[in-house]
Amino acid sequence: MFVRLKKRRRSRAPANPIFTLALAGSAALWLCATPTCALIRVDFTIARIYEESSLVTLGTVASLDADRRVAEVRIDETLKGKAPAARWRIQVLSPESIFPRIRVNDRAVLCTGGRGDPPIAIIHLADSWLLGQGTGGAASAAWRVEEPYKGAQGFPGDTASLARLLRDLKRGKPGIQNVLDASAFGGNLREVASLKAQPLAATSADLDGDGKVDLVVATGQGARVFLDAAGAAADATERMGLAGAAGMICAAGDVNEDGRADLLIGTNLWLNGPGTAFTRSTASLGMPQSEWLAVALIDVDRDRRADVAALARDGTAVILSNPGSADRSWRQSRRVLWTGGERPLSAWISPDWRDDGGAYALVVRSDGITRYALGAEEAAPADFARLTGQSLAGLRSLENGRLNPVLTAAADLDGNGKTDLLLWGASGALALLNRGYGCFAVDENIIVGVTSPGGVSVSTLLAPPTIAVPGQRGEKCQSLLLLTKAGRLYELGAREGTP
Ligand SMILES: [Ca+2]
Ligand SMILES: [Ca+2]
Ligand SMILES: [Ca+2]
Repeated sequence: MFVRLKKRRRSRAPANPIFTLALAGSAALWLCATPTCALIRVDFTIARIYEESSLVTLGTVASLDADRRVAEVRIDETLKGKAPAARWRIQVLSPESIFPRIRVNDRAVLCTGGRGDPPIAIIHLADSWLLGQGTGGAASAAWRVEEPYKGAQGFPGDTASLARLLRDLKRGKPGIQNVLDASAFGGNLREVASLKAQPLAATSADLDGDGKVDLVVATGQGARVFLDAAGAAADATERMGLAGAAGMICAAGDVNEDGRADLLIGTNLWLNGPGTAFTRSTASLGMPQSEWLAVALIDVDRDRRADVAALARDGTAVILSNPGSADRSWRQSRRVLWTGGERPLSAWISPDWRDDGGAYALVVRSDGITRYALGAEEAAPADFARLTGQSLAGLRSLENGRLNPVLTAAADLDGNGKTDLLLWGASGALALLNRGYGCFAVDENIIVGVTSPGGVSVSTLLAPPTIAVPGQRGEKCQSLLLLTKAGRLYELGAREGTP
């Protein structure tokens, strides 16, 4: 049954347009590529593949036949239609790099239009889009793959995330975001205050529960807290009980599950008590000293309690697991996310970088952006193409073909509830707008038209090491709070006339 066809047969009468397009090799379009247009639209969507398929199945690789390059896939779930058998047999002849990457227990997705001669299947296996041709007639359970399918811009992510996306589409959820509009972000760079504090690190959160974002700044002379950062930016360090807090790093998160944002400052946890006075936790963190690239209070071990995650420049992640009790110590574990390679420029830790509830870091280097899982047994590193469906080459915001941001920031810039990544350099800005399911749209127009006080160039005002943390803009969107080396605080947020 599985033999290479000498002459590739093409479908004579495919059942529907999507599978016609599949054969024509034209699967995804991005509209609106003009330099000033803010709207990004994915025209050829996963929802359309789902709608136009007569059979959609999720499965797991049960066994592999290396000689014949056949993966046998057990069908775990049929989202649509009726499968002709309990298993698919998928022979992957080409691209040749795919079959060696398939592992037993890998997830597999197969969608088919059913009819056509031969029938066509759109397959996602080994984190790759593939085009299969049925080898057993209309009710084929066997497929031969001889070419990739160009589905990466509709969905560039991995097979496990695609399976979750299709399951959500079946449940009537909106699924991955196909239209992105960050045009409300930008506008005027507004000076808020001079904080008279030289920052080493900063974080933002609503510390006093008034709904306004507050700012914590780590300085060489101790930590400083400014309430309502974008408004009055009043120093409340003593009043908040943080006069004794000091360290070169800081992060905010609710570690004792009382709904109030607590702080990691240096190697100590500060708990946000009733009356909004912080007290130093007696918990023994055992936080090692290192040159940290990023720190966060985030659940890494999936017990729903915020842990300490710290990522060092050498690629070591240190996780301190929250024991959920003040009198027990935090258990330390380490993972090596990478060794060697290009020096990382910056990194941001968030659960938003993928769709499985895990903690992930996006690491920026001059040769690209990579996502790493902080937790054990989670997804493999994802490069720029996996994240966005396109290559880094050709982006306008590169300098001599490399990323060279003056500052990087992680915030929800378009107000869709998911954290985005912004890289801002002398050649312009590159935003990775979060579409969900671990996928991002590339936007290079996001700061077009940004103005600054006195007409001073933005890159001069924000010369490194300016620190950027999320502020607040309206109900949903976030602004950026920008803190310069000299302690001047700016806010970049809403354009004139936008909510
Ligand atoms: Ca506040
Ligand atoms: Ca708390
Ligand atoms: Ca945890």
